[in-house]
Amino acid sequence: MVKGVIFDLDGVIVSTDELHYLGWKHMADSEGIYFDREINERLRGVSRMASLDIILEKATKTYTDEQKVALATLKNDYYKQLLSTRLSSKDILPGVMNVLDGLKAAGVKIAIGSSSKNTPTILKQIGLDKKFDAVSDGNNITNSKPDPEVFLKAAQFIGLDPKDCLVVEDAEAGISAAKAGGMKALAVGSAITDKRADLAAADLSMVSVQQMINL
Ligand code: B16
Ligand code: MG
Repeated sequence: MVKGVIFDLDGVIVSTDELHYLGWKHMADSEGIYFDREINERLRGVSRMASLDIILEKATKTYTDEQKVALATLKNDYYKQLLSTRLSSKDILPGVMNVLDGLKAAGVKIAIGSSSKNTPTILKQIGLDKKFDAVSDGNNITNSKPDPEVFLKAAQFIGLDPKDCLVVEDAEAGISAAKAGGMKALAVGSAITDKRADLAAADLSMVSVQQMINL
């Protein structure tokens, strides 16, 4: 029986994929580095600096750590500008509000477990900054997914044993993290074919609160 549900943010609660893509494309174009949507898919759930390393596989020169920080900052500044002008509650993904309200009504704790350091900004921008019992994100961890740290911290914040928690994820790295942390996993979106998940659905409108609790 599930007592707490930990939601990944990007790709589960809200769709920021296109804005991440535009941010990285802006950086890559400024450096003349080839970047496309297929490469962008590999960045799902991966931390900012690890994402940059994936993009730099196509670079023709090597970059110092200092230059890498500058490139990541260039992307993030552009991305933050896009978040503030383009993101709203309209970008909340299908089924999310029903599931959050249903879990709350059933007495199940809800938390965020995201790799993103922009989590507080994103939650505020979509009007969900007061909705969760706890938020664990890129600002309170040292090891990114597939390491389970972000989810273990979320479980700790809501006072639950990891085995009583269900993680909802759209990334392979996130499903790995949930399993490494001893939690159950519901795969949605891009992770739907991941065989390690305990349950899979196209999006949260295709799953009932009871199905989640009974896992
Ligand atoms: P930031 P999630 C992840 O969020 C995104 O899926 C991934 O594409 C991004 O690189 C990562 O956050 C870091 O984001 O640059 O905002 O710190 O899916 O774990 O909620
Ligand atoms: Mg995600």
